[in-house]
Amino acid sequence: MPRRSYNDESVVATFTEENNSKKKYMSPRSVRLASHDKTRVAYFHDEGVGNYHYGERHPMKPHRLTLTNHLVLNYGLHDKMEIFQPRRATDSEILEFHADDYVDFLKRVTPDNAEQFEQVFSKFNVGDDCPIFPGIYEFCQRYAGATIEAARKLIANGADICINWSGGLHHAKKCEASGFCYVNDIVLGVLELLRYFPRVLYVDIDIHHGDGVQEAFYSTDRVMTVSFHKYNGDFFPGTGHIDEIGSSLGKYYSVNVPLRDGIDDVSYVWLFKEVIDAVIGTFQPSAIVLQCGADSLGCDRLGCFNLSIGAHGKCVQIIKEFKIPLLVVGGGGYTVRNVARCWTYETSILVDTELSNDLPPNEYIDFFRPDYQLHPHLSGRLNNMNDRQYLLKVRERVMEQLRYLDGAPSIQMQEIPPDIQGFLDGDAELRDAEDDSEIGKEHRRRREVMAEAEWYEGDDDNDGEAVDSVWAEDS
Ligand code: V1D
Ligand code: CA
Repeated sequence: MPRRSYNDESVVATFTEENNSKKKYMSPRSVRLASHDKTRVAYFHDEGVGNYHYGERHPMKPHRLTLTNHLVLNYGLHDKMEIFQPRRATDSEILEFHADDYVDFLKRVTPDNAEQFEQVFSKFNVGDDCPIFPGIYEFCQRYAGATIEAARKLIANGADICINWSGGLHHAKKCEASGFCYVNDIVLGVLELLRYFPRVLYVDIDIHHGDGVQEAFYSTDRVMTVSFHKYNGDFFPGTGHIDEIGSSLGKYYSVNVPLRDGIDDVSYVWLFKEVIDAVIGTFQPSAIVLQCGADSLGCDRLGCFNLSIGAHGKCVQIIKEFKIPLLVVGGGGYTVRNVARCWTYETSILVDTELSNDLPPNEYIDFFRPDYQLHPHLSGRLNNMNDRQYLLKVRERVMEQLRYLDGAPSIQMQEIPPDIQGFLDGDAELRDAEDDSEIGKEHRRRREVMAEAEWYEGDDDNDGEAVDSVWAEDS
């Protein structure tokens, strides 16, 4: 019998009662023809970020970032994108989300002076999962700086897609570390994006629930968070029940997709596509942040899913195809060689380049023994506990939740209000200084949208025109 693939329509049909569920949703405004032929990808890699050590027995190994970067370079993918050595995040950038006393603690504490701080360890949740290691704050500044710079690059329309594999530390909270995460670079990146983009979608395919990001935006309708994760009430961090849907203005804007052990490629990609098509059709995000935690792969040291690198990458491709400004970050992933393979493959998807399954020679080639392949066999080692009935039920619950948002006034956009328009008209000096070049036009358009977005910030009643994607032109 031929193997089923997640691209196969008949497989999708096995999960769908009727195949027309998407028709209920408007097509997103931002799905347009690209205004330029080639997708512009910017890659942010800090040379030093892989040199930090959580500890010998700790599963988080920043060295996986060095390994990933080596594969990316040795496959020649750097020729297909712009490469940036990001600067470190400043204290004040980190303080945009985190509390003063917590940041002060991270800055001061070292393994040598740790005993002076023992009385606040439980308050800031440092210990086994989140140990104090040399250079802890610098490490945070490096991965957070890269995410912030990547967000700014998207705002400046300097790229269509930005990649920071060192980011994606989705568990960190305002006042505490959690699950190997100290500073939440995703929250900082989304806050940056919200300065310009009216609505930001966050999608999380790490096997753990993206609790820190969900919590930060739980009561706003400008950020929709969607996490796919293992859930049984016990698996870390214990949150992510399907009934966690947001509160206040943010009610229905948190989407949780709880899964059981052993989910396979076909089931995962099918459910991912169903949920994401509906979410994007309904929410119409102006930018997307995708967290690509690689602990959802089969054979992960901490994970218990059954995904291949191909299926994980397919989720990245599904998001990419919406052609909405995209920030891609890393996250978990504890079988180091597979993390490097996965994020290299996903880089190749983002730059539209096919890679040979034979890994290129590189100084870390021994990590990839014995097969030296990009796509080792990872699936099929665990029973899939997500049967068809369960998957259909989860899909139906998510669709039900999204139906509450269909046509909700708060997610629609309005014309530039007259007072803002007056302000823009009066901004003559700036406008006169601009030429008629494409860059000049783009700057003017961005200033207008920026003013519009600021106006939305303090307004609950915004019903009107959507802002066009900056990536795409009207079709
Ligand atoms: F196995 C370990 C060995 C040493 C230190 C920690 C661990 C370990 C494994 N799993 N810690 C965990 C998880 N913690 C607990 C705690 C036990 N307590 C009562 C809670 O189960 C934490 C798993 C964190 C996963 C992080 C992540 O993959 O989601 C991630 N995403 O971005 C960065 C990291
Ligand atoms: Ca997740």
